[in-house]
Amino acid sequence: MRLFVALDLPWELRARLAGFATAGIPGARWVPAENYHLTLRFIGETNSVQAEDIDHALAALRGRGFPLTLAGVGTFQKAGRSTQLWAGVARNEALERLRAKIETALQRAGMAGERRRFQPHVTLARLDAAPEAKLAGFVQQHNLFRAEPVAVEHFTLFSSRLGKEQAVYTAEVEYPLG
Ligand code: 2AM
Repeated sequence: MRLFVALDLPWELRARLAGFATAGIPGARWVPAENYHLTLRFIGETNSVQAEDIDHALAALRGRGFPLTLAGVGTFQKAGRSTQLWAGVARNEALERLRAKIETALQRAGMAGERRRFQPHVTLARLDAAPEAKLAGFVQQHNLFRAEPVAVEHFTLFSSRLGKEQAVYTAEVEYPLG
């Protein structure tokens, strides 16, 4: 199973994000609203024993709920090309703390440490040779985006199947935050 830990988002917020997908950017593959999420930790392929260890470790984690505000938009680049368009997250120490707790729990469950810096984001589109000028215009136009805060009351272990057009994400387990 290909697993990752993420926050799902309430429908009001998904609807707000889906509004971005109308912008005309050639080469953008917009993520469907049901797939929006904020990844806390990508795990990757696991066998059933590992998946069970991960579930136990995450279930033992104690964390508190917190408000989350999405703010700003931006792009990720690879080799000088934009690969992803995303909505960002307003500075959030509680989110960082939760991410750190999840990291510790997963390492206790035997996973290797995550080396990549945590850059919280919700991917809006994957980009295939999208014109950089159009992207820059989009980012400039929407940079002041700031959503209403939402209450984070759980985090979720998702499985991912790579579909033809879009990945199919399934919420396997929800872990409540107190
Ligand atoms: P992304 O949205 O920035 O691409 C499921 O694939 C989730 O895990 C996605 O949100 C993806 O982030 C994230 N992820 C992080 N590292 C990944 C990796 N090495 N391979 C695939 N997805 C990864």
